[in-house]
Amino acid sequence: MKNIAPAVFAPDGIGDTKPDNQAVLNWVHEVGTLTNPENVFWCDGSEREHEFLIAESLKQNVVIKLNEKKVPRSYLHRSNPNDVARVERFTFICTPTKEEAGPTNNWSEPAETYSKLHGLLKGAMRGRTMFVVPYIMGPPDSPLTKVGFEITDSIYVVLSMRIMTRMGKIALERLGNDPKAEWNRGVHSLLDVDPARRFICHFPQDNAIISVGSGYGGNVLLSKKCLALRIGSYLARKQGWMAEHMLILGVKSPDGKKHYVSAAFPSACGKTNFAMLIPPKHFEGWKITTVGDDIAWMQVRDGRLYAVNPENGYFGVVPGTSYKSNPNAMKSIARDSLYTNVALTDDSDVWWEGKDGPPPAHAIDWRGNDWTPESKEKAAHPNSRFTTPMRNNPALDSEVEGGKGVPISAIIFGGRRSDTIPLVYQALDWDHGVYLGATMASETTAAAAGAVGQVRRDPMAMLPFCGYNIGDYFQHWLDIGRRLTNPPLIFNVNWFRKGAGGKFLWPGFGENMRVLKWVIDRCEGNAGALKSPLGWLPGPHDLDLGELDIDHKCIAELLGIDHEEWQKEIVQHKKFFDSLGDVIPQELQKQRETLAARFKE
Ligand code: OXD
Ligand code: MN
Repeated sequence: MKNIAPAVFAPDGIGDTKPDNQAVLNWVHEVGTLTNPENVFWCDGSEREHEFLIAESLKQNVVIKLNEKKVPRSYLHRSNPNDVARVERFTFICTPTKEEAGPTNNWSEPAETYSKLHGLLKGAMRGRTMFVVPYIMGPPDSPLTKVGFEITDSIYVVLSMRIMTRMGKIALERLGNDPKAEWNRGVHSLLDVDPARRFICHFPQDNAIISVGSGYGGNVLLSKKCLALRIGSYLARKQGWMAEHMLILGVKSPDGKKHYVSAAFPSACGKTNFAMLIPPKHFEGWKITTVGDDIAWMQVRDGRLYAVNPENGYFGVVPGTSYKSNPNAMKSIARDSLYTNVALTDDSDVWWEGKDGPPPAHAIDWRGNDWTPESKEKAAHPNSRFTTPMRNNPALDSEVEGGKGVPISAIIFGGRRSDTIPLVYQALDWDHGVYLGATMASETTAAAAGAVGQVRRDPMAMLPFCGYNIGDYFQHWLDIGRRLTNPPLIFNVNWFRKGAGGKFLWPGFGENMRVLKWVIDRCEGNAGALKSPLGWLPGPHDLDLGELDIDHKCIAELLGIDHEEWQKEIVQHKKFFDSLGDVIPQELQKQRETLAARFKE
């Protein structure tokens, strides 16, 4: 069989930065004995190492160099067409008991799973290089920061981890040589990228991950969904903090007052766009800054919730990204970026559906085939991605490196719903807010394999990412609330409501600032709201709609509560809770009953 990841041979001084920590050395030795690689490459994150790996990746056609003038220092990678998204079916939480993994996770018995995976890994790196990637998640001086090591036989993974994490010597220094120190063990092998031998397995009790058979970012950049969310959420509960699938943004008003907001949306619902929002002209003097676009680690301090972004880069969905939808993302990905599964133009630029300007007359599509605007196939895969350093973002928040984290004034939940859910409303209190998060739902997108467009419940946008029993996770949220004397206010938003003609009612993009301003004004205690069965709802005059060309009927529809739809929605909440067995905390059952009762008042 063809070796899809031939070994690389580095000159002296590259690939030989071994850690001192004996526990790490022992583990690497064990994995090496099992996988039998040609050689071991110890990454240090240096520029010289990077240059070497880029040169090797070009030689092996793992990446294609893009036009240096148009997209400096950037590359295109094409994944195997059978491997373009996260695979929830093959993602497992391997806790000692099934109950610990809970009703929303695939569970697999740890000893059996280790044994099966070790079988697959046996000799899997023969003729390949085993890269050892040390990294940290979190700002260097945050108490929440975690050390991880990822072993991989994919150069693409190494190049990506260098962007997505603080990688290399910084992790070795942080870890030190205490053999008992806490660190995450991640093993990844491409094997032969066969969906029949694709498994992403988490062993939270061992702080360990094994991922085989895939090269797609969400499955193989083990720092991200695997460590920062699945293992992270498990550790967070044990250690009393929170690991959430949330963006973090800063909002500064013209009078200089600043608030931080975190927001949870399911995959591919516009989190990155919201995190990088540029206020429309009408909001002159307002400034939005990005702390993070995907993951928030939060802890309680002095009765408030403080958040850090554990990541160092963005792994965002490309199609639809344009100067209209997200100018800051466009500027961020204009250089130093690794693109996956977008189209390549004849002048070695990148192209995707929804990019500004007309489509190219000819391109090579994400599968490597000729493409013209007449082609039936999409040029870029709907889940094609950019991997880009967060420091490229012109709106990066000044506190992003601060270990203390930023104080969160508001938490926003949202999903993609064509009906039922108003543009925005505010929870009555923390526990009610937890209920909003717990019953969140969204129409599915291309970020995960499977049917697109079906409504599925996705509590706190954590359905695919909660590394333990979802009932315990809800209880953890409720418990955190008890420790907050100054809790964030909680909101629900829906940018995706459609009118009778099937058209979106809300213009979206930068106009989301209008909703955000109401959120901030509520935090400041100076915005009006009407009490409704759902919670606090803005009246049409409470939202700043100045200079927005929108019909008042549209606003009424956006903010409207359709009692019939809500009767169905509440039945769906009950069905969802029932489907989880008896894990739901009493408090949330009570919330559902009081919601139903409010509709009867
Ligand atoms: C992501 C996802 O890639 O949520 O961020 O799927
Ligand atoms: Mn995500």
